[in-house]
Amino acid sequence: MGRRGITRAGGTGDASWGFQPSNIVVRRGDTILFTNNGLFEHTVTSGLRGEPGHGDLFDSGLILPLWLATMLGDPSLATYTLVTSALDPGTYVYHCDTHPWMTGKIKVHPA
Ligand SMILES: [Cu+2]
Repeated sequence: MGRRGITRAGGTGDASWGFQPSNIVVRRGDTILFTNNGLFEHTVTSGLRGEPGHGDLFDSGLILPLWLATMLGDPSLATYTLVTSALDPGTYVYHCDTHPWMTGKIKVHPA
């Protein structure tokens, strides 16, 4: 509990954009902090785009890039905190809703 994975959304060229690390292993109940270190807005959305039910388990909405959030005086606008306590043990894929080639996986172990 309380273990924290840091994932960055973003990159410098659109083909290289992605979540780093793209695979995360947590225990159920852990908190994952996503920070958008890229240039543009991104989301963290469960499932894959076009898949039925995508976004149902979690969906950050647009996360501002850190440079912009900082300029606006609220760096927390560049982060998304996912609490995994509602996720059953298993593997979950997620993507960015505006750049669906950005994908990642979260593996949840029992608490
Ligand atoms: Cu994106």
